[in-house]
Amino acid sequence: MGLLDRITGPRDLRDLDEDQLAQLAFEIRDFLVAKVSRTGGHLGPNLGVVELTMAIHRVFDSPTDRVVFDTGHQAYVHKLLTGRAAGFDSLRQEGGLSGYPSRAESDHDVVENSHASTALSYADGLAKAYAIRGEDRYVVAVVGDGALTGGMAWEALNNIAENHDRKLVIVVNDNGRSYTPTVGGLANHLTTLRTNPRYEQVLDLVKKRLNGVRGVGPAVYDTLHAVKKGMKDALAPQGLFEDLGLKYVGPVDGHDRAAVEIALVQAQRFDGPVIVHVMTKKGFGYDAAERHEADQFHSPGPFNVETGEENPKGQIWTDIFADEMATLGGERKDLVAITAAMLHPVGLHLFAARYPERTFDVGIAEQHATTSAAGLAMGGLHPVVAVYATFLNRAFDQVLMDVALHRCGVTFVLDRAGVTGDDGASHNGMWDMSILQVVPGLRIAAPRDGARLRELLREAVRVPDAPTVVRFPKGPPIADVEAVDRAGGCDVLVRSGAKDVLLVGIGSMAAVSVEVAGRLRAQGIGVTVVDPRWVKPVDPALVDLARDHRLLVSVEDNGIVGGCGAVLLQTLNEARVDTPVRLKGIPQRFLDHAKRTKILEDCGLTDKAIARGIVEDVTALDHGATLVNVE
Ligand SMILES: Cc1ncc(C[n+]2csc(CCOP(=O)(O)OP(=O)(O)O)c2C)c(N)n1
Repeated sequence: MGLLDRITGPRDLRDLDEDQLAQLAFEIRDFLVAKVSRTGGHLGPNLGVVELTMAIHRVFDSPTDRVVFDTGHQAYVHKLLTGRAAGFDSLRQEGGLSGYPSRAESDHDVVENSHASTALSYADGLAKAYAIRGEDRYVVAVVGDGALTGGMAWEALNNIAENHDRKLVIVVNDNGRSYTPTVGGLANHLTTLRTNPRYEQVLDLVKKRLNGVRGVGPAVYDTLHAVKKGMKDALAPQGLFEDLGLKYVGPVDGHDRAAVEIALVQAQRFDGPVIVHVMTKKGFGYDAAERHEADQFHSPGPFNVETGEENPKGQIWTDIFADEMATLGGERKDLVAITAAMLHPVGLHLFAARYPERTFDVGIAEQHATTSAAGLAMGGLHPVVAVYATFLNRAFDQVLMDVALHRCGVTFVLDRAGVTGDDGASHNGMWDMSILQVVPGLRIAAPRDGARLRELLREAVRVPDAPTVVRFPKGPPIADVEAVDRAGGCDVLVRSGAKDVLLVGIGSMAAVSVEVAGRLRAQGIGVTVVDPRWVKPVDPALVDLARDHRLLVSVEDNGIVGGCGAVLLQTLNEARVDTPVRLKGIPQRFLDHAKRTKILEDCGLTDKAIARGIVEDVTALDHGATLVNVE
């Protein structure tokens, strides 16, 4: 039985001696590599915070003290130290452990929103609440240098610095990387110290001297820290924080657990907001991760532990976008690309390799990305902002007021739209086609397959005077589905028998709709399947088609409220078309993590479930029933 098996909660850590703590850190890394190699998940970030998380849980008393992890992808070690090791076989699986903190799992988890740069705001609020309620509790926020590039983090710091009596400790986990190296002035500032040779030399010297002393204990670590502090003052990298009015401790070697503990105890003693600057290495302790150029195993799929090789994924939607975008870059010198710290995940790396001067990584800053894109458009370029669909939510006002109001030609490419699954509620991209419906002038394209992705991207970047959106899901695209006809701007995919049912299949749901058509045909029901391609604005051809059919069914992998189906229904009402309409989409609730296919099944978004409902409706119509639009 290993030490890890004996950890049922943070308090168990306090009884361990130095050797045991070192052994535990070793076991945790071994455990994480073994488990994540089977399920996939956030490995690099967690390998980097093993000692840091142990130190936090030894110094602070969670859950009385609250530990808030920014983004939450680095909370696996925290899960292990709060008694959840047994759940790791089912990490990110349906009914199993969440890949992020989860309040349903543990009292030790506070925040489960995996959108970055929020921890300091949550911590600010918690600390204010405890102060007002007279509760003596610390709030510890753990924030990466990547998350610190998000504007919200600075809005929070601005407030936090104002109140000197709040028990708030901000641990900056500085590994120099988001996925790729963190960019920007702040990142450069943090790097100044990390890479300063004077600092390294003095630190080595001090360490050597101290190692020569018998019985090195906390007092000596204090000395070490004092020396660091003196030297640090000389180099003045902490000025930024201290000028804001925040106390600053560090920088500390985040893999030296004892040193981190001393820094945290010091921070605790201030009884006011303090920054503890901890330097770690992403992927630390697993060679394959440390050497991994692209992202140090930020979030690999299942992989081989010995070789570090990921299981082959096959082509995904992102690859097609990456390829077409790089090609377009050669044809259009005015095309520029913007990523919010996710160059590879959103597929801008090929474009960036060919046109680095036209590629901008703005940090985890979707709002700024959007308004900066407006500026680029005003300056005569056509920006393509590539983000995961769920993260565009951040920038809604910027899309509305900064881009659309100014009629800027900006193309937003939304990857991971629809159900993403494994990463849980906050990663599903099920909101975009609802929130963007309200933006005047904005056009949304939902390609059904790879060929349409290329085609619609090209159409989108040709729009010079309005925002355009191209959204596509996670995973591999289906084989291309060729149209049999065109109606307005819509592709007709199936036209069979009488005009009983008009199926409007949106994006990846077009292929599902073709399957549905096969089932309906087998039942003698006539069916037309159309893919609108551009789902906003509503194509007038859809209104005409709807008028000609007995039943209209729209299918989309977006929230049902305010989505494409809802807007289509509204449009038909306005046009006085009384064809009954059935809306198929994602129920408007937060979805637990599970495989994408399983979630779609649970939402009734399979050919079988959709066909069953339609057969019932058509049968009712055949018997003279009047269908009411209730969904
Ligand atoms: C608003 C938002 N945009 C993008 C992401 C995707 N994302 C997840 S982790 C991450 C990098 C985080 O870097 P950092 O905070 O330094 O943590 P590290 O992984 O380096 O420990 C990004 C960009 C996100 N979670 N939230």
